[in-house]
Amino acid sequence: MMSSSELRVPETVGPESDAGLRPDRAAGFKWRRIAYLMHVSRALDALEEELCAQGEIAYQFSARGHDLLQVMLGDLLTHPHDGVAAYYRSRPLLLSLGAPIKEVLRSVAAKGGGYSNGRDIGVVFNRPGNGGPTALPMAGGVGSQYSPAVGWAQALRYRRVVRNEERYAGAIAVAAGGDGSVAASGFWAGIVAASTLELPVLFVIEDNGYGISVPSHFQTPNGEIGDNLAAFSGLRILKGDGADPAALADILREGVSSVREGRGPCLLHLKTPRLQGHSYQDKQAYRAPEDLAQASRRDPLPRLRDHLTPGVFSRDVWDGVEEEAKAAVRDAWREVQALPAPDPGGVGAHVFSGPDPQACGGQRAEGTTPGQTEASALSDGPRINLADAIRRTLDAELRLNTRLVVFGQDVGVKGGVHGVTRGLREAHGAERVFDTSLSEESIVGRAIGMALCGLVPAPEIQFRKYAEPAMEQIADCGSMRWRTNNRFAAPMVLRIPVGAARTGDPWHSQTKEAEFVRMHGWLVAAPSNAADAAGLLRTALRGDDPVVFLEHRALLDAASARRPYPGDDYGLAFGRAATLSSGDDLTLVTWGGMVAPCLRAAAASSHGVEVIDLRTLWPWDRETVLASVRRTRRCLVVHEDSLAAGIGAELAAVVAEEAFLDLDAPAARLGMADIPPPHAPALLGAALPSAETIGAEIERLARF
Ligand SMILES: Cc1ncc(C[n+]2csc(CCOP(=O)(O)OP(=O)(O)O)c2C)c(N)n1
Repeated sequence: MMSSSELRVPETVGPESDAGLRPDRAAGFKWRRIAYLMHVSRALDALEEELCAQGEIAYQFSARGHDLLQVMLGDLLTHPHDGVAAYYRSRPLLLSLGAPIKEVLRSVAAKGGGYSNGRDIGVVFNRPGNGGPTALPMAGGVGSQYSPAVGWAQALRYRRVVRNEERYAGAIAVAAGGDGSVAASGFWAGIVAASTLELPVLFVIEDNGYGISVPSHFQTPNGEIGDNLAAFSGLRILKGDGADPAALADILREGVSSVREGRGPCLLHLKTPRLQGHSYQDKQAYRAPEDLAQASRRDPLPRLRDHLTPGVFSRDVWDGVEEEAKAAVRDAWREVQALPAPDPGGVGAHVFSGPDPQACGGQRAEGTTPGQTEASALSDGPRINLADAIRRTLDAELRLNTRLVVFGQDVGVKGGVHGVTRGLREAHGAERVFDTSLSEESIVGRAIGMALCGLVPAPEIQFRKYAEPAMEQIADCGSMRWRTNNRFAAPMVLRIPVGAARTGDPWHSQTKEAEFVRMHGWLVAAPSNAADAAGLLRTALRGDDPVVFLEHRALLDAASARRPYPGDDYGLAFGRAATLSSGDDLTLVTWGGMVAPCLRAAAASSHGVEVIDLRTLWPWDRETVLASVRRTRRCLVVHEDSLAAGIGAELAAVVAEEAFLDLDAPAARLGMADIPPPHAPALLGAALPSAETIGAEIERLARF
């Protein structure tokens, strides 16, 4: 958690004295502070270059050239609910938002504590708002910052309009990126969502002409993203010199106030010189000498000096500010050098939520506790199918929790392509159950921003295969708590239909659960019946971790999955398997769509087969599985996903490691052949495990 002293902006150069200046000079900016932070930023860059050369730190991404626009922008981000999603070259902006120099260096030097406790790359930051603007956790992926910023903006509007939280009025989201990032899918997803929904987002493109060595005309025609977006209705565009203090004063003020006043999103295309290589290691051999010379002529630091002296303060004051900044960086580095390295024993902490809530994100961070969900199931409820169970649970939780929002492609008016959200929009309104643009990156990325702003997002992806464009956001969401050392978390419930129904094909029938288990920080549910689905979904929606909720398409209306509705209070804990049949000869572990064929195979077998439905794949119930295997001495894992590196491989490995001496046969697996799901029923039948092939494998293992 941050101490209150960390929240104060460093006012080391005395009170403001801009009164009486020419308006273009004063222009509402805290010029002394800007000058100070420019010098701090330059001193940090210089120090890092030394440290890189000595091999004391691994990375440096110089902000020289980008620094002025960032410290001036930060000066205008004063609303306590402003949210800033930036990138690895954004340190001056972070300093301007109040990040202490010592904390910055601590992160760079990979010391214990600080932004990430030595876990992330050291040049990306995060900063919980605590009464000031929030810096959303940055990530390494170029373009990944835009959708979370748009989600933050959407949540700002939601909190004000739906929850009547007036304190969110006037707050904005800022997304900053380089000219390379405008080619990324996240950028386009962000521009489309912000423009179509008229959201308060300020896009700041810091165009230094290169993405590492690739010139900006490879990223957008002529390198002119502002011109190319001119036809976008609903998006205001301002262009200018990102190294000229006077021009910046006008453009930044205009852009920020236009978004704050509710005039929709605005994009600033600011040309900046890149005064160093992309990173310390990059010696820029690809740039012509004249290009380099021209860049250094555009250096914003001397231009700021000429802009401010002698009109705002004397040259002596300017020089004094520079010395003060250099001394502050030197002192901070001396302190940071003495700090200990992170404790290796703690490297596994904060993958999932624990007793200490995160400072920012999810409902718990604001002091609310997720509801208890341990009530027992009602057995006299109406018998419903799995789709109804999900719909009823969403409906009940939407009634209970006004922070919950349900969205995705066709989720609103149509009620979902699988019909699962049918009627929810009519019941809860278009602000709470809504459609999105056709971008999975945007669906999950926006959910991250919403969760960080305190909402409980429950996005839907139409089919498992179509989660692939969202994988970058899914991975960043999962690692967030860990890499920010429990400062931030973005709990959400990501509903994804999986599996083959009547037919298969490579796009609509994948299960691919193992990918989510390997995405650190996600819980994974794979219910096989309506009661389990209701209980797991409720626990997920009241929890504090991101959850992938896998809904098997063939089970949505299957007779085998129908159960009495367990009631509006019923919750099921993750990591507790259900033993569906008992037996002494073999343990059959399965979940989701394979439960029914496994039960059929067990019933038809002459051997005593204990069928265990895992219900959740992360965590999975090791105790129940191992206790059963130690008794039956045989284990077969059956899943619909393909075999290689699947969850069956993980389970079989654990059984082999933990229960080797108890086994009378090798731990075995059955799954889809290592091919995509085929379309023709004859081919699908041959590729998937069936009651017959499962029965044959039971027989083989029993006789082993
Ligand atoms: C998705 C992704 N692809 C590739 C990279 C490797 N990479 C890091 S920075 C960078 C160039 C980005 O250039 P730009 O957006 O113009 O920002 P600048 O570094 O110039 O400020 C690349 C390709 C990455 N981080 N993320």
